[in-house]
Amino acid sequence: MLVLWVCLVLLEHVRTEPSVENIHMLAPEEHEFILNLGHTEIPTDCYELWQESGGNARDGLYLIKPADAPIAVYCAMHEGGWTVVQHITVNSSVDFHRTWDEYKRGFGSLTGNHWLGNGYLHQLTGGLARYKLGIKLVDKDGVTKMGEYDPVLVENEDAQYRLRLGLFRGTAADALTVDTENYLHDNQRFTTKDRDNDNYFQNCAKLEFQGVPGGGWWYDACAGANLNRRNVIYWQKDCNKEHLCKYAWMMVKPSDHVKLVYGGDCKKDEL
Ligand SMILES: [Ca+2]
Repeated sequence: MLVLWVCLVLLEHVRTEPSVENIHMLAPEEHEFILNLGHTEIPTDCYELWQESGGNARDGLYLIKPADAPIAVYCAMHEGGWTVVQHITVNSSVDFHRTWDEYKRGFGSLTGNHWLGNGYLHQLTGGLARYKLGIKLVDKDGVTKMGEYDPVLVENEDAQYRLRLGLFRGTAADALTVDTENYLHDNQRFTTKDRDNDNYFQNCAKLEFQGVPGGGWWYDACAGANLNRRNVIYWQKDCNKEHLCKYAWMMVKPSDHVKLVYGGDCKKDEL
């Protein structure tokens, strides 16, 4: 009986673990909380699940498949099926001062503070569907501000995960495409402590504020916004060292607009 039980447990692990590429972002006891575990069809993103549920799906962990391999993500379903790609709590115990490879594959806990991974950000936003980026900020008094960039594209690793953003709307400041702090984040490549792609003579990811480095980000020379510095969530006038924010989220979902793709193979018939 014990042998059978051990076999079943092993079988369960074989069935679920190797197939989920970012399983390192879940504690073993959290695996069973993946809400669509065992389903044969794995959706592209949280929005697809939200739509299929008629808008009734609950917040939580789900498997999605933005490219070839399934990954686990946290879905913010109550807010319309967003796929969460970053979450930070001020003074988070999760260290955001990580290497290029860690930012590529993701780190932290999907049910808490985390970075989903630049590779997955590219998979989600770089396909045929047009995506938008959502920003949610909550200050120390519980006041929430929101923002959206439509469209969003995170380019591939060869392009150093360069960020491409469209028009902004929302109640938060536009801290990524407007250079009111003399720093512009749109069109910048990603920088980590071990890969300096920024426009400053030193590495912006290593610059410390009260002993805490900036962490990976799409730095200019350096930042008008940075959601990956653990001790101060920074978003221009909305979140900074004078006006502390407690939480931030970055999320993606398909845009209401169609993606315009340049068709290099299309030939116009001569008339
Ligand atoms: Ca530099």
